[in-house]
Amino acid sequence: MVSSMGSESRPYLSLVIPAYNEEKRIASTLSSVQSFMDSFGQSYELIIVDDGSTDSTLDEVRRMVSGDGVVRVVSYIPNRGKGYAVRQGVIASRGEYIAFSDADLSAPIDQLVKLFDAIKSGYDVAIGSRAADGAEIPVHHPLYRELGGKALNMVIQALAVPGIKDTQCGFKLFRGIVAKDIFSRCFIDGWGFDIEVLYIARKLGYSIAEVPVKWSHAEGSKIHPFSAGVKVMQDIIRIRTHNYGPKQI
Ligand SMILES: Nc1nc2c(ncn2[C@@H]2O[C@H](COP(=O)(O)OP(=O)(O)OP(=O)(O)O)[C@@H](O)[C@H]2O)c(=O)[nH]1
Ligand SMILES: [Mg+2]
Repeated sequence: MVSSMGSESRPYLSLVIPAYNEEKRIASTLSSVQSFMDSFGQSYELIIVDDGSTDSTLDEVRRMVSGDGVVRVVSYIPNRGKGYAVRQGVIASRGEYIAFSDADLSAPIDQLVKLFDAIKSGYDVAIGSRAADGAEIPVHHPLYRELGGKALNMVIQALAVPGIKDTQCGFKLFRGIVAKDIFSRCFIDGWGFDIEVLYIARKLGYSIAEVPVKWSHAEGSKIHPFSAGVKVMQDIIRIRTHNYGPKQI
């Protein structure tokens, strides 16, 4: 069976799913992801990172953890933020390619094929985008969030990563060694981590494809847009004043 993987071998894909208080959807997310991966026909591991959840997320995930190493969980207390969670997942990953996806599957998991197309055409990093030409958004964010997101992107482009129209989409794929090289240098724990990852990728000369994807707003968002926006601005200052060191590979 292609989808199974002994703990000693290296999977083709590691998929990291950060989860903070996701008890309502994590089980159905995992089964959607597993059925997609089984049809994808490559070996894989799913790494769910329980980011100090205070609900029953961890119990839900533990029920799905498999002895063969295909479904794994990383869990810690207290809650640290999405950036910290994704970083722990990438550190635990062993895949030739490493991806991460939000637990709400706002970008349906089959969109991974589009990210792989970009990587196969030679890019080091492929990021899902809601703003690139060709993106399909069946269910939009509420208008105030969409406008706030566009304004924030103008600042992000001006101060950190010019030319990237959607840094924040929670759906990104990397060549494995590139993910390891980038994430080992990261220190931003909150929502600004996507900007940090792309900023480091640029600094080290890795190529980034912004890939239009299908994406739908999911109910149950836990973001407070105003305070998250202010925090992201502070993160940009921390990113721009940090020395991330030279390229190693
Ligand atoms: N809110 C929140 N999410 C976290 C945290 N740590 C990990 N996550 C995960 O990060 C992902 C994104 O969080 P969401 O709350 O879904 O973000 P969102 O408000 O839906 O953002 P959009 O997708 O842009 O609408 C989910 O998989 C969360 O479970 C955290 O500390 N806070
Ligand atoms: Mg979401």
